[in-house]
Amino acid sequence: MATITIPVKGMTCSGCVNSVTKALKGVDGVETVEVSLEANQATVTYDEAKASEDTLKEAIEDAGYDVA
Ligand SMILES: [Cu+2]
Repeated sequence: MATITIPVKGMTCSGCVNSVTKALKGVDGVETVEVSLEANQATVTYDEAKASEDTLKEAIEDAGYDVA
């Protein structure tokens, strides 16, 4: 398992937090997701055999947000 914190740009409300959380949880191999609106970041614990930093960032971008 690996844990990564990804800076996320463009979140403005709790709906955005839900969108990003849902997108990340939809990635195969993701175990836990914690998204902070205040800190503009997502902390993700994932199985490195199934997911990667790139696939996580792609999921966030596909949901309509930017990663720093
Ligand atoms: Cu929002």
